[in-house]
Amino acid sequence: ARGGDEPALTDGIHLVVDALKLNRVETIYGVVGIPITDLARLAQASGIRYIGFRHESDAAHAAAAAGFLTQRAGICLTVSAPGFLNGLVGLANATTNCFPMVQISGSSERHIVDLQRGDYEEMDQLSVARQLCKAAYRVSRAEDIGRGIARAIRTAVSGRPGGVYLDIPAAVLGEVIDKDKGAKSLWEVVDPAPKQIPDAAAVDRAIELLAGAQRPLIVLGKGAAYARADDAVRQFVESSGIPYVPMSMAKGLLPDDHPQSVATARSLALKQADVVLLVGARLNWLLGHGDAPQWNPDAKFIQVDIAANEMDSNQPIAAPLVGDIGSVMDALVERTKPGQIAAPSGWRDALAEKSAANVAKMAKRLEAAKTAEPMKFLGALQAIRDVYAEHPDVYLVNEGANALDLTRNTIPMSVPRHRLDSGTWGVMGIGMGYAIAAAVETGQPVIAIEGDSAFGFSAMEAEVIARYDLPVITLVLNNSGVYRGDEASPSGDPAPTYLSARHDVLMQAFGGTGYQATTPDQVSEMLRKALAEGKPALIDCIIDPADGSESGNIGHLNPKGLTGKK
Ligand code: TPP
Repeated sequence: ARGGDEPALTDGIHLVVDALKLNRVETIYGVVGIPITDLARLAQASGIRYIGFRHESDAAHAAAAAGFLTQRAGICLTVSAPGFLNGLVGLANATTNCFPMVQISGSSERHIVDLQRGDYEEMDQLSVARQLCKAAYRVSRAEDIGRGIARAIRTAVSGRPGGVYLDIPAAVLGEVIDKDKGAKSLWEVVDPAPKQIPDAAAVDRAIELLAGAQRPLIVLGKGAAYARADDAVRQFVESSGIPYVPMSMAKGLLPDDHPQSVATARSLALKQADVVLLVGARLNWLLGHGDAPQWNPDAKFIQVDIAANEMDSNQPIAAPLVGDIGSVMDALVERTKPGQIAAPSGWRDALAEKSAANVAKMAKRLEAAKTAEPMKFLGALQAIRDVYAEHPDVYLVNEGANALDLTRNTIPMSVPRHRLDSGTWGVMGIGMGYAIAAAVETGQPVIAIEGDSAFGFSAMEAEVIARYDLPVITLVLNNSGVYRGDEASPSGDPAPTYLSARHDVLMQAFGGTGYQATTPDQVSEMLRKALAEGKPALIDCIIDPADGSESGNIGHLNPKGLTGKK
């Protein structure tokens, strides 16, 4: 029998859970197995919500989306070697997108792994992770668990947010130490993402450039959405009168029907702008690297970014504004004298005219799609658009090629941070993970608009949606293929782009509601019903296999060589 004077003990697993709770972690996304199953159990028993996935990349994508939506590090939990590797896609994608998350992974016995003696799930995980994320750490003693978690959280959310890997070997999870000593080893991170105030001279330099501009333009990126500087962004945009274009995940930061949005005259805006203010948007491939002829070769760039080394990555930055976006936008608002910046009306009129012409051209295509049989992408999307307009608070997740580009252009957003998509990499597979996180973190309903290929990457997570009874409605724009479904095959096998699935039946197998829609009217009727019910549902929207173009809007990125389509 234990004597009353025996020391109270704790172990690594308890310390991990205690440290996460101390840092107000509310949810863990993961897949269990050796050596972390008891960790998930204990977390759940201690009041942390544990969402069990079917594949780690989806759990990691979910943690990343949680980070984007909350400005706190999303937590993903994986097992050794293969589970760890599966999670890395989400960890690397989070880092590319600047979403804060921590992948905590169990790992095998160090003394066996390091001599490559062939352990169960042997892998030098720390070395593998290091090049794929913002930082990678390993805890080697139970007494360092609190330090490891504090360091991982701080690194994930501070400065430019990103993914952090935290390796905790099985032996450390099982290590037993004195309970008091353990408790004293934990701490809560104070002010994890401190403000970074820009230099006043840098702010004034930017204001002077904008004040002298003939054709100024603002580009809002997902960094601006993440920063939650909504009021300051709006104030600066509106008081300056400068036209703006939102990058896809910045849609809704200002409502898409804002009179200064020139999303529908984007090409002209980029081509002619003489001074460009980038707010949380990088000059990467998504913006053609800032190069001519897409951009005016004489354009001067002002860039707002928390990472100084983002400046000059693609173009000379005439006025770098290094700081957190909220502080920079506040400073721009504060230091601009009344009337100092005013976008010339000729420029605004030219963009408005181009915009009206583009909208009129598109209107014809949209009108024709309403009645086309078989259903076109734009037929289904207009039906979704009209129902979504009645529910602006619903989150929208979107991936695919045509399904991505056409949704982005067809469905306006009116609330910040409500659109989550394939992001900087254009990655497939974020769909169900992002949708699950959006539902779990916000308590709001979610619609996921998915290409049929895109959906397949995380389709098994529809079971998670059903198991946790989440209000996620997936609309699969099913044109029977990657890009399209009508490609002839030169062999007895299906063409490389061809696919075939009844996704509604898949959802039914998991206990959710599955619908099949073949007309826009059915799409809107089923979506309305599903939103009213607020239950797991999937609408398989059958789209003309001949609708869609190779790689959507980015077909030009395919290598031409001898085979490239003319
Ligand atoms: N694998 C990953 C992880 N990411 C990718 N972007 C790709 C492969 C290449 N890829 C780009 S879009 C796409 C694929 C496989 C799917 C496009 O088809 P679908 O989702 O059906 O959309 P559609 O164009 O038909 O609307």
